[in-house]
Amino acid sequence: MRNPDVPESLDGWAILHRMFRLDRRRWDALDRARRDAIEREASGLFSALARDAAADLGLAQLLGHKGDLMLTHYAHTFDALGEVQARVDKLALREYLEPMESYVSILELGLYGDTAKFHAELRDRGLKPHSDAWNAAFDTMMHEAASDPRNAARLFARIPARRYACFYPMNKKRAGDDNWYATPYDERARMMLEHGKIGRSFHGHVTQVISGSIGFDDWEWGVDLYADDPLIFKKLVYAMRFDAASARFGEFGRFWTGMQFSVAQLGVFLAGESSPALLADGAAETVLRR
Ligand code: 76R
Repeated sequence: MRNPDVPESLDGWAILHRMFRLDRRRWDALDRARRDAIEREASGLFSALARDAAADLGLAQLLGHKGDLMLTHYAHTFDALGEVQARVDKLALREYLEPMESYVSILELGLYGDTAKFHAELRDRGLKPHSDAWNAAFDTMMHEAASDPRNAARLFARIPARRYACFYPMNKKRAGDDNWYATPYDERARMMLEHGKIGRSFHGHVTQVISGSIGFDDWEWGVDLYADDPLIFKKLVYAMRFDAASARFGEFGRFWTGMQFSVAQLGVFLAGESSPALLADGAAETVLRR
């Protein structure tokens, strides 16, 4: 624990992404009453999850052949994610949704700058590294960082209510001279600072949710981007490719891109005649009560 080479992180929501293909032909072949009943059952569960203070649910209509529907689940524990996964699988709708992909991660705020500061401050206080006093002081600093309102709000923020969503997993390379994990801390911290600067130049235009998946899934991080204009994803991800943290060390998985929509628009999604909309909260209420 507390290896000075390892940047600390603050950890928030447990996250499960699930991508499904809708079996359009079989769904359309159902009679109207059956479709309505299946939709009502699914909407009931989805709206409960989207309103739960201890969970969240994002729905996105995906573009392309990699899936039609992405569910993004937030919960406080893996146990709760397991329960949600099982409840979705029990829905009659699952008969028509084929799982294509999934991703397990935990929302994280990386503390590259702070970790170095904490270590330096404890050194200046003359504490013996990893002594009980050093550990206690470190824990206090981490606790303070976690309760800083700016961090606390992000660790358990709701899924950003922006129309366009993009998800992809990524690694930091470990090959020959380009081994992120063998790169000295200061160099990594400098690159992350640079990364943050490029990111902040898009502030307001994009909301990013970085989640860590080392030990949980096939890649090291999950990246969720949300914006009101999909062109922003292209511009941001392209700009980052020139940033050393991505240019030298970034390795990327597949990308999923689509439009977020409200639970109240599930019927529109299933009908397949127009794109389901992301409604403002008040509008969602109205449609649900129809
Ligand atoms: O959290 C913060 O805002 C502090 C600065 C910051 C950290 C620590 C930050 C800012 N990121 C951090 C960590 Mn990021 N980020 C990505 C990608 O496509 C690519 O090339 C990379 C995918 C994007 C698009 C992005 C956007 N970030 C990380 C980490 C963890 C690394 C580690 O710990 O080693 C990864 C994998 C990662 C990847 N980042 C920002 C953004 C944006 C837009 C910002 C600025 C946010 C803002 O202030 O509005």
